[in-house]
Amino acid sequence: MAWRDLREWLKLIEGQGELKHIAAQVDTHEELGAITYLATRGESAPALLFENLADDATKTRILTNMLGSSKSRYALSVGIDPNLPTSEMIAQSRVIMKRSVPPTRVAKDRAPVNEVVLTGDDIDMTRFPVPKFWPGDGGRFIGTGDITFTASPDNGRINVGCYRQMLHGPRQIGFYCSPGKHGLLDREGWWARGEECEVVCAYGVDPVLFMVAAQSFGIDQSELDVAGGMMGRAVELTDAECVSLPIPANAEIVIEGTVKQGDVLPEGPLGEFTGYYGRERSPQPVIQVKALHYRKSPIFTHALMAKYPSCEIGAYYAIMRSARIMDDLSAIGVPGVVSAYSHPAAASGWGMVVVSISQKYAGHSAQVLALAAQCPAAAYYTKWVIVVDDDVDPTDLNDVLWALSTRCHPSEDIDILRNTWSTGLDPSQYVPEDRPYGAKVLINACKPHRYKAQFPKSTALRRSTYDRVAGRWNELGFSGSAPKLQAFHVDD
Ligand SMILES: Cc1cc2nc3c(=O)[nH]c(=O)nc-3n(C[C@H](O)[C@H](O)[C@H](O)COP(=O)(O)O)c2cc1C
Ligand SMILES: [Mn+2]
Repeated sequence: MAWRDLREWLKLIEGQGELKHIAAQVDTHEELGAITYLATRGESAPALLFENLADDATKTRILTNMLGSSKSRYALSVGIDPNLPTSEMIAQSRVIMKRSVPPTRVAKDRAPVNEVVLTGDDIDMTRFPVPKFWPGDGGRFIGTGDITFTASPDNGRINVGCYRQMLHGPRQIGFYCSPGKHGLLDREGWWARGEECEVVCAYGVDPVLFMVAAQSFGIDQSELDVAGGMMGRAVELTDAECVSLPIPANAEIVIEGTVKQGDVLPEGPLGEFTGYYGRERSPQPVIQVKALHYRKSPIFTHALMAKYPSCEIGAYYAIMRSARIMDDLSAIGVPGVVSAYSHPAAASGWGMVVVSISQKYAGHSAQVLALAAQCPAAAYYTKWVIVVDDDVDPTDLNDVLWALSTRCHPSEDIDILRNTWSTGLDPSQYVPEDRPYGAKVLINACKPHRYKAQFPKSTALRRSTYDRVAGRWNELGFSGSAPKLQAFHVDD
């Protein structure tokens, strides 16, 4: 991998024309959020580095749209070919996400994040410029593009999650976790033993650590091992000052803290990935900050939460989630699964999953629907679970809409699962108290298995004609090569 930390990664993407420096002075109060939103209404928007923040004595810089909806920045970050089609990126992601490389420890004095180390009363997080993104946000959020470490009280596994964190005061930071998330399960595990939960949070991180923090892996799997595998080199950690967890050695800014049961403050709302202020202000646990580490003139990574394509949970998230869903289905052992995709426009890939299969037996499509709906990688939030035949590409919404409109007979092909795993952030469930309980529609958009043989043939080109036309493509006056096709005419 050609980069070792966020600063080197920024040089890499700058070389590809994918970084925009913003030298003009910008206010972190709504203006930074507004600029990020307006600059990211297209899928190929560059990452934005804000270098001149109003009222800032710390020389902080802020990076937004680090990955966003850019497939190429995802590919560059993990060393795959940025020109691959999405389905190939998913296939390659499955391979690199399985290459586990455990983290390594470096000496404290070799860790760039230890350029400045403060403890106790010397810490004042309010000195940093911290964004309020949307007009209705309940405060300034220091943690959006963050990674948060917690340890399992049972086996010491270090979890890395991305959880939103509102700044309450000089040494107090909110810590909102959704039910079922590993950070919350770890936290409650420590509390059940009568102990405080230690946390380490980094607010300026490299893109791979951020990506794995945002993704669901197994409860006993450390995202640090996955990040190492994706990068092909161990994540470098170093010892902390006050907690027993390690800290990421190459991060831009890290805090160490503890969270005590019952220590809560009103938190939120935040304009979220759904495009709504999804959750009312409510009491949430507070991190008491014990130590602060940062590089001089640190680069904070901040994630704008918004409607696609302006959301930081974008292309990389959809690709990795789709790869995880494929892995889950393959681990269960269901045959015939060809491809899967969670399009990021469906609430950051959380809203919809499309799976394509080669139908092999009666009930096969219904089985895949049920398994895809509840497998660990897809169960959270997902409302629309769609199964299609293997001549339909799940990453191509035009294809998926065609299958829905021509192979799905709603009175036969739709089922609903109720009281499923969801989130307080889904605005469609009203009253808000009901929100963690979701529902899922299972849509069979495959040709009906019973009548597969009789089902009308779709219009497809004869292979020999395709080959002839493709061979004459330039002679016919078209440039490049003829589009590739997935299916061809079959004679009766
Ligand atoms: C920018 C961003 C903000 C997020 N905010 C939260 C949050 O506030 N609470 C939460 O539970 N999950 C949040 N998530 C989703 C979690 O990071 C994701 O579900 C991840 O799988 C959690 O890690 P875990 O599976 O180890 O619990 C956020 C994700 C991103 C990318
Ligand atoms: Mn986890």
